[in-house]
Formats: sequence, structure tokens, C-alpha cells
Amino acid sequence: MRESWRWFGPGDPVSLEEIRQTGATDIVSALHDIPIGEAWPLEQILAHKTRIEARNTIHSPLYWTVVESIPVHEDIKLAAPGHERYIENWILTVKRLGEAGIKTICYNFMPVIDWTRTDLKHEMPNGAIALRFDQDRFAAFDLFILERDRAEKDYSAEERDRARAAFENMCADDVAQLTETIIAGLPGKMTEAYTIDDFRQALARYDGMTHAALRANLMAFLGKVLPHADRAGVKLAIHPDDPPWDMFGLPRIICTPRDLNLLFGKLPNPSNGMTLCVGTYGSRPDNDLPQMAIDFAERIHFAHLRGVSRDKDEQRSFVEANHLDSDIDMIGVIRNLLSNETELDREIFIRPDHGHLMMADLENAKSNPGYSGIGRMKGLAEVRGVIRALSVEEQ
Ligand code: DNO
Repeated sequence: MRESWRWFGPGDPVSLEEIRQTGATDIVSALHDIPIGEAWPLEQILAHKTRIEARNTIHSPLYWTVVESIPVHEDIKLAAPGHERYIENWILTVKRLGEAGIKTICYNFMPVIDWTRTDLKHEMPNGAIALRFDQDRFAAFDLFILERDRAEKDYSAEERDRARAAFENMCADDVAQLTETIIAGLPGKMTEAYTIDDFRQALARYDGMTHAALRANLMAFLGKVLPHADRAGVKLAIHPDDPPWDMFGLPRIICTPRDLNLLFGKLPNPSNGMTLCVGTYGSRPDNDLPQMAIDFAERIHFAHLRGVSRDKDEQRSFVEANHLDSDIDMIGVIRNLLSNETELDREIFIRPDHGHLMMADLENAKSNPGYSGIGRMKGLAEVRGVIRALSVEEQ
């Protein structure tokens, strides 16, 4: 397994020198400054790679090997008139990354919103801070802050009552904070940051969009991209919709093994692959993560290792737990990924996906939610221990 680490570029409060000290060898990054829809210029790709790899002769080396993510323009997801040029640009970026030797590309196809949480400062019993998705607060936002048309029908009477109680508990600051957390952005999101009016308009563009129609748009997009990726030797790794269910009346189509079977069944190209985001898929009790690691062995090019603990009485609410202590059998997942590697004679990139805000980082005002240094280092170290122990057992 190749231990990788997400780096957001020169503005990231966690520096490349610090990442080196965690023991990671591979960098997961993107050109975040290029507007969504434009092709990434080759010179900028090479400059970013040089920046990442500059000190490799002096210190233990770091390589830019994984892209997360090339954003997919909303017009592609909508198959809106003129979207073909955005697909052409996406293909150009894939080809250029291939030329630069960066052969694993994570992306997602979530309409309007990328990953979504409701609380960025959930205190764990030990005082560390975790990210949380709370269904009642989410529903409170949808029903009483956004006041989305037809939102009512997406919640049961009991859910609406709980959402109202959550809403009535919020002061104006809480409302502003929750709104910002949901629509203005978490680090690494691949969609625009919205104001509430823009958000309403962005949602309106999807009125009437069914799962089947969105899936057809994904297939049409990939139908054009995959032949080029195959030729460039690049592996695409689709990231699941996080959390993996419909939200705001939007269809979400990469949530379960069934969704993945539809995707790979229709387009079996070797470059058509997936990111096994353990935390995302594991937010649903019906997704069996160790089994998915076996069933999709050839398709998994990248894995995000993170645990979630779901609330007992509300199956949609969860907290990002410790990497090894959660509702997910992380050791089983790692064991199965390791045997895939042996059987298929290849290496999978893994990264610690999110970590708790803890220790000195609690004082660090600049930490990106989920992406602080110390918490992720703890996660990586725990996961590394499991990998080493299981690898010795295998021999
Ligand atoms: C959050 C991440 C997302 C993800 C993108 C993938 O931490 O999992 O930013 O990277 O949605 O395209």
C-alpha cells in the first residue's frame, strides 16, 4: 500500500516538510485555483509537481501521484447545452496529468453539493474535535432556513418535528454557521461556494432530474472520457456521494454496491475505477465495507480510510470516529485490500481521510476542518500499524 496524504497547495497550513515527517510517501493534490470547467495547463501541473518533489534529493522523497479531484462542471452533470466543451477540457486535463506521470485521478459526480456535514466542532469524550452529520440539523436547514419547495415530503412527520425542535434551539449565529457549513464550503469540495439565493438557483436547475437521467449523464460523460484515460494509462476513481443518500431532492447515484455494479457493468473499461471511501460508504448500515473491498477488487485504485459511528436511534446521523474504533470493521477492510494487492500484483493508494482536531492543532486557527495535521497523523499511524501487522501475518 502506498501511504498518501492530501495537500491543498502552498496555502495549506500543513506543510510538505511536516507531511514528510508523518511517513507518507505520496501526495494527493489538485490545482485548486483553476476555475471549474477549465483545462489544467500542463506548465501548471508540472510546476505543482516540481514544488511537491523539490526537496526529494535532500529528504525522504514525496511524489505527487494522485489527483483529488478534477471537478466536474455542473453543465456536464445536467447535460446542459454546450457542456461538450467542458468534457473536452476534462479530457485534456486527464491527458496532461498522464503525460506528467500522475496516473490516479479521484473525482465525483455529486450534483450541486460536495461532501456535507452539519457540525465542524463536535466534541469527543476525550476533548478532541470531530466532524458530524446530524440529520435533525440538516432537516432543520432544509425545511426552515432554506425553506425549499417540496422539502416536506422528504421527511416523515416525526422527522419534521425533530427538525423543528432543533431549529427552535438555534440562535441567529447558529443559523449562520449551519448555513455556511452546508452551502459555502468544506475543504476540497469540488462544487462552487454559494450564497443562499445562488444555492436555490443551483438546485432549481435540477428540478425533475431523476436518478436514471443523472446516471445517463454520468455514463455519457464517462463514455467520452474513458477511452482517453485507457490510452493514457490513467485510472479514474469515482468518489461516492457523501453522505450516500439523496439530499435536497437531488438524486445521488454513487451510494451503494448496486450503483457501482451499474457503473462498471455498463462501462467495463480498465480505467473505470473507484475510490473506496470507507467513511462515506460506511455511513450507511447496509454497505458491507470488507465485502466491498473484495467484490470491487480490480476497480479500487484509491482508498480513504476513516471510521464513522452512527447514532443508535437515528441511522442517518453520524460522527467521524477514531480510525480504528467505529462502526466499520477497518481491520477487515485493510486485510481484504492487502490480499487484493497480492492477488492482482499492484499497489493501492490509501490516505487517512480526515482526523480529529487535537493537541496543538486546537490552537491553530488556520486548520482546515477534517484536515488538521496531528489528527490525520494519528489516523495514518494507526492504520500503518494494522497494515504492517497484517503484512507480516500474510508472509
Ligand atoms: C472530503 C473529501 C471530498 C472528496 C471529493 C472527491 O474530505 O472526501 O473532498 O475529496 O468530493 O471528489
